[in-house]
Amino acid sequence: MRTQKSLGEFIIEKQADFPHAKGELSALLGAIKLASKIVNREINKAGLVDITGSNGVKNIQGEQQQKLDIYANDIFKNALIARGEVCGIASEEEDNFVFFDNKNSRNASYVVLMDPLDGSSNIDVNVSVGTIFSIYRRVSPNDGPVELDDFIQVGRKQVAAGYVIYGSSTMLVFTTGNGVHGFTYDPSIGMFCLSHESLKIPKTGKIYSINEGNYIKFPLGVKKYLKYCQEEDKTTNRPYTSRYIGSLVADFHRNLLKGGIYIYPQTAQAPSGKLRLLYECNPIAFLAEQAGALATDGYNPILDLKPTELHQRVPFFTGSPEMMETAHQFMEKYKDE
Ligand code: P6P
Repeated sequence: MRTQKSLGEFIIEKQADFPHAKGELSALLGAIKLASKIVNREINKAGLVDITGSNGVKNIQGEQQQKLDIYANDIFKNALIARGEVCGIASEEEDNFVFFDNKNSRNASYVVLMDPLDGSSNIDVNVSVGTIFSIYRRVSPNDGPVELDDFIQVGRKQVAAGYVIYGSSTMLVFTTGNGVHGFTYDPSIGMFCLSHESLKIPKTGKIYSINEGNYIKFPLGVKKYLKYCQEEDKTTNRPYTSRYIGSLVADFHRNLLKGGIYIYPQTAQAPSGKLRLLYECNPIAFLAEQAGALATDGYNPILDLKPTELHQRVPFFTGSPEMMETAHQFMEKYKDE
């Protein structure tokens, strides 16, 4: 009989491996677990209740907010406030950062940045979506309000990051800087159980993941790399296979398990690409590097980029190191064309 190991038991067992996972971080991950169970429940019945579709409001990104986007944002925000370990959050669904100015939270040591429901436009068509979160220690004094500097920290300063993927099963995948570990939700006991300990991405793969509908707008280096992926060459296992779900968490999770590369590049119209640095690319990049993958803007590691604003976008390349190396060669070769 396989014994189920919960996230809480795993952290206690590996206490020495989690330099930041004193009580507060464990409690913080507990809040994320609780919120993801609630969001999971709503997603699983989305087709039956009036909670899909848009709410008629656009977020600061100018994107149509989905009802579940807002629902998920509020569930995670309230779960984090209730635990008292977090003094503030930044979210794709909040125009500005939010200070938890109550006696329970205002002096707490951590801030959380999140995309509460990434890929939410897929919900109506029953395609996997995800929650992405990134955790930092605050840099402002604990006896004052949170400040922008607490949130625009360089990615290497993250103390933890992870995602929840609401797919054929619901999984929580996280790192605190000591490997990447996956926990699968067992609804029969209401627990996330260890299912993928110490995940490592295959060094290479056969899957490339990009929205080829934007092909004519891609930089020449990306176009040349896509041609390379599609050429016949048995020695390098090409042509590769194109897989694009349109949900970063799902595309990244598949590549993490099978090997592959995901690219959301810049275009002439969107010179910084589409994905947000702080609450999409930095957390995924932390996980990627911890799992032996690479994550760059096409040239430089994402985790070394110094953020300047909450919702800034950045071109995003992430995946198996050998595939990333080849993509970088094309990006460098055609950098100025
Ligand atoms: P496009 C979802 O909106 C998202 O932020 C990522 O999850 C996903 O990979 C990408 O955007 C999809 O964007 O332009 O290809 O629809």
